[in-house]
Amino acid sequence: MEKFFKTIRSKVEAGQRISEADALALFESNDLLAIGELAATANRQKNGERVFFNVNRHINYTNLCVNRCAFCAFSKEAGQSGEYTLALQDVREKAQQAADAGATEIHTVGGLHPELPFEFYLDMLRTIKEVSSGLHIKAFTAVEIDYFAQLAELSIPAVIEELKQAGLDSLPGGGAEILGQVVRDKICPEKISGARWLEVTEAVHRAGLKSNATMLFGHLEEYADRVEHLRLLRELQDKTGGFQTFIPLAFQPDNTRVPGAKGVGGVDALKTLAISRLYLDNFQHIKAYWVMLGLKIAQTALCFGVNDLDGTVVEEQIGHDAGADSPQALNKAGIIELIRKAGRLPVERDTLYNELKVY
Ligand code: V47
Ligand code: SF4
Repeated sequence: MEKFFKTIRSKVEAGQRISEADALALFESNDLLAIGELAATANRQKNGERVFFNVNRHINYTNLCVNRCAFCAFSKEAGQSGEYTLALQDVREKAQQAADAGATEIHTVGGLHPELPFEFYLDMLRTIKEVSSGLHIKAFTAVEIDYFAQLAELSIPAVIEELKQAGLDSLPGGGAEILGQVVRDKICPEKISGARWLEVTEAVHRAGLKSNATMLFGHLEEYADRVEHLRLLRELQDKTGGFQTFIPLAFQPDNTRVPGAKGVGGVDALKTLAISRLYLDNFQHIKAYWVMLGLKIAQTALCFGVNDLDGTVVEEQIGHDAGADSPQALNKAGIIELIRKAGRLPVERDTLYNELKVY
């Protein structure tokens, strides 16, 4: 075993932080099994044998978007074939189907629509709560929050307050991509800066709402960009404690416009999940999102430090438009079996990680 790895192992076993240099050395190492075993140890210290899942439904309310990020196959321009915007009645029906199917969470995000007024988003939240006040609404990324603030000519705290009043319960982790600006300018030049994403997220946490954080990897970024991204998230988490889970999203290249994108193999996916577990010591959960990883890598990730599997998604669009070959949905029995067959204990949770049922 190489010397640097022994140093990292002793830090992890003593519950100490690993440094950016340690994380970079791990990314550059090919000793996947050693990294995975250490991440599994770190996870066991935090979460034992439990693996969380939740029953949710995604509602992507529109694919029209003024940003048109190069990595995004989901968004469309006005007038382009395949563009859509859901009416409130469609949202109501989808929320009702979700509630009938036992979902506890609605995950709703969309493109930055060129015309909808801020009131539409408030009505959408109210509509979902009318279907069932018990449905947790995890909605809107920091990118959408910033857009609404411009649209409504309100401050970020005022926008968050209005959304909260209308039913917003927490935020998903999208829009983070790679926070470092050099890469960000290449893959999503129109999107809010990495610094702004962090600023809006800090305001969300200060308003008492939890959120998640993602990282889109496997395009133009270097390992150093991933490490910088993790550092910025760990620093914000030290300040606010508002993040619940970290979700590395494996880049899906079909129908996208990122020349030279590297793509994500199984080794890279597992290594990235494991290093995230090791570096983000102040995040309780690391989530494998099977839609982007595929079911088999997502299941294997449970041996590499992951303790959360998302989700029983119905009708996912963002990853599938970009060529993800995972199924459209997985039912509860399927996800429980996946976790059990990895030798772990399936636990259904709500969005805020309260345990609902141990299987
Ligand atoms: O921000 C877009 C990503 C995100 C592609 O918080 C792509 O629980 C891969 O954030 N290949 C939205 N990824 C999805 C998201 C998410 C998903 C699941 C759970 C949670 C959570 C959040 O999807 C975007 C972007 O980073 N994305 N295009 C693509 N071609
Ligand atoms: Fe729009 Fe989001 Fe797609 Fe970027 S990733 S083009 S902001 S929908």
